[in-house]
Amino acid sequence: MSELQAKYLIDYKQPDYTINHLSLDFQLNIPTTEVVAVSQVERKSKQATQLVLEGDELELVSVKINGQSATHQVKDKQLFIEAELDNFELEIITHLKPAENTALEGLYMSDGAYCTQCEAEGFRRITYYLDRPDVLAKFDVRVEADKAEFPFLLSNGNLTAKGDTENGRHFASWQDPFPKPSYLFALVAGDFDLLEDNFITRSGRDVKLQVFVDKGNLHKAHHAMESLKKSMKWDEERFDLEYDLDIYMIVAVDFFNMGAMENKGLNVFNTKYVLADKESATDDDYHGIESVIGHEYFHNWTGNRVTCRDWFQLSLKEGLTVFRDQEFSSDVGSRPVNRIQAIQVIRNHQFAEDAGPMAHPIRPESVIEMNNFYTVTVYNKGAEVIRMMHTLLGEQKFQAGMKLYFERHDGQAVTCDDFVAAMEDASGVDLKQFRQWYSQAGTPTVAVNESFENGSYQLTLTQSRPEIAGNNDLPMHIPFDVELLDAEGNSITSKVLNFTEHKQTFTFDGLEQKPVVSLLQDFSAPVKLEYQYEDEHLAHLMRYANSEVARWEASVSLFSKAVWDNVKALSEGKTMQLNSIVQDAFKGVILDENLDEELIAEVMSVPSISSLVEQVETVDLDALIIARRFVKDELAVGCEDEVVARYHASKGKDNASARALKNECLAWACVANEEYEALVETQYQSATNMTDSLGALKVSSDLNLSNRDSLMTHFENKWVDTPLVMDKWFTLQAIQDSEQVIDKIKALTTHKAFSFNNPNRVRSLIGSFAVGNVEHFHKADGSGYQYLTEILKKINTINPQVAARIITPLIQFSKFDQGRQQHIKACLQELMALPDLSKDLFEKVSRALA
Ligand code: B3K
Ligand code: ZN
Repeated sequence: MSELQAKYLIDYKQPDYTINHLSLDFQLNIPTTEVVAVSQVERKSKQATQLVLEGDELELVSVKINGQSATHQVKDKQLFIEAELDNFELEIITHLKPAENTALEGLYMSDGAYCTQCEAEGFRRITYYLDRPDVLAKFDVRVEADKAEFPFLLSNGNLTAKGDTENGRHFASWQDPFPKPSYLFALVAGDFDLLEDNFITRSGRDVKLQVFVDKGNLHKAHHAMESLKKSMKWDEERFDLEYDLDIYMIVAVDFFNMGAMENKGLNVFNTKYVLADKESATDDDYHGIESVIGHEYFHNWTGNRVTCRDWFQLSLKEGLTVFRDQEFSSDVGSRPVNRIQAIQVIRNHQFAEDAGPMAHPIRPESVIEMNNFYTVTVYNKGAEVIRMMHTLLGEQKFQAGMKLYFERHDGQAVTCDDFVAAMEDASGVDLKQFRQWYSQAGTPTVAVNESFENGSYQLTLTQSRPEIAGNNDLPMHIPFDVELLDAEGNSITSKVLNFTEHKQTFTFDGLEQKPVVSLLQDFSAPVKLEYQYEDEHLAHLMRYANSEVARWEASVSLFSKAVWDNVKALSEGKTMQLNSIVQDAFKGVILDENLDEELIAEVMSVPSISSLVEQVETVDLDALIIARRFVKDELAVGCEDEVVARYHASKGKDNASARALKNECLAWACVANEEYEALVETQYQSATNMTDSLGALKVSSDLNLSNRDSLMTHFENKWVDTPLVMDKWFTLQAIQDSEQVIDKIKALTTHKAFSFNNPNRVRSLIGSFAVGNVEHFHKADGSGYQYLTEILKKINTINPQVAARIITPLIQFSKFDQGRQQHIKACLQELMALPDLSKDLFEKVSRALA
């Protein structure tokens, strides 16, 4: 089978053999590392004669069964071994080249340290193995390396022995008592600073906590440690789940393809989600660290103790764990703000994925490269699906479902259906129709019609879904949260409607006047809403809706409507205008002393271009950019005095909410009037934390104020040796509104702080340009697309996973005009013609061209 061929969920078969125990012995050396893997194999299917193992980029040295050389053959990344035995010991010796591994999958070097990344299918780059999540083995690992260069030798589980060997080398042995799939294996060897602490679990177990960071960064590890302890406590309290080993280690590395990895007892993290101090990290960074530390920790139960049967079930662990980390952030921080941010991820990114060539259900049915399916659909829409079950069952029954899930499946590799069945059985709530959420791709639309007569208010909901291969035409079970308000803003009623038919009418009787309705409150289902709002209606909700999320929602709708009204005006050759209702509604929120400052900041951040694009079928991008800017500018000018007053009021306060509001106010003020550049300068120069200095710098850079160059240079000189901070600077450069931006980015790729081999650098400079600089990336002449294509050709061979991530904005083109689509297709064809196109890019490009 060619590796470019898709694999299908319906073809799942249990493995013929399984491995119950694996001993790994690593002789870490550059250029060649030797791995001796000894498996205890059990034949499950008595007719099987051949054991087939996966392997990639390996040099095979020897294969033995029960100590005797075994008959074997390597073909197309698979090792076929004659094995007509029920139980046997298999020894495989392989050689690897960690220093040449720029794909950062399997065993590789990050800044002088050895580390691993095995999910999804990276373990096969270490040894030939049954590299699939339904094969669970107990691992014993021995690691040997030079002692001076690599004083710390780490792997999963508990340390059982260590000592010196010959020639200045030493070893460590680790044993993980919990059977696990190969994707959870980890090894790290290097020299680090170590922060230690402990956590006493509810049952009294004393767990040693360790955070390993690059030398000189110890002072930046404290927030990560605090976040870990908070997560451990929260999981005991809210989910009744306790940690199960005596040690929990986190290692922060510079070179990492994603955020972090939940390897059993030994998490490996991108430095971005560990290192923080007030001078170098923003409030958002602090929040991101807390949430990712939580996420990886929560995987210990949802992912590790109960894992996935096959990779199509990825959302089993990811959707659920994202839901859990969102709940954690909401319980320890602001629930409405966290909810708003989660909704934004769906609207800004997931809807676009659902509307593009990579659309897939949260449980995909066919996959070429698994790494391409660690998506906002599987993760974030997956979390919304879990959240809907939580809404339908309520917290108590949901927790009963979790309990039953662990009772039934602890130590197993299971499916999404198993999870839903546990929820159903524990709660008595019928989820048969609800299961559709796992198999249907694309974003459903709910059209809303209303009528009011004789005190009776009727809401008629109609649902539909895009026609995507694999979708059926049965209705979905949509929990639809509504609130009715009276003219004075009092709540009349609020409830979750069970919307289960194609078209369904819900009646509310006994009303005195026509109510003002707040629809899909708290984004109770990941759907698009079709409803003709009036400006007055939205202004009413912005002011009175009971939930803060609903007030924010109304501001999004009101702003969006103003933008589309002006796009229409442009197309009709009319002058653009902004209704005073809109102006007053925003002013009202900005002045509201009772609203959380961070919430006001969220309202002021107004919908992005990408979320606006997702509201329509086709878009005149140039008109959209102009209209959005017009509305934003008009609002800023109209609210100048209020914004400046709030800026000064928040200035003295030392908390994240106040800083968020302050920075929004600064941006609005400078849009209204450049004379506030002096405020930018003062804030930058007197800042004592990164949120303030970056906030000021961003305003200066985004608006191209006259102090832009001097501040950018100052920032660069100050932080040139701090890579994570330079990422922020690279991003500001990449999203600047300048005709020369591409030339500037090209020049920056030779900056001493930049490297094509480091995913964080590539994402901050190239990724941000493609995602965040809509105006210049989508230039009608195609120059932005062409530049990204040049970069993709380069990264395709260095790191296919990173290349396949940053191509995203280039394949989501269906809503654009013919001219742009043609430029994009030409670029995609160029990529398709590459002789060494990785399967990661192949899958995305071929789907986009299909
Ligand atoms: N499970 C990992 C992601 C692995 C991605 C592989 N390409 C991190 C997480 O979701 O927690
Ligand atoms: Zn995860």
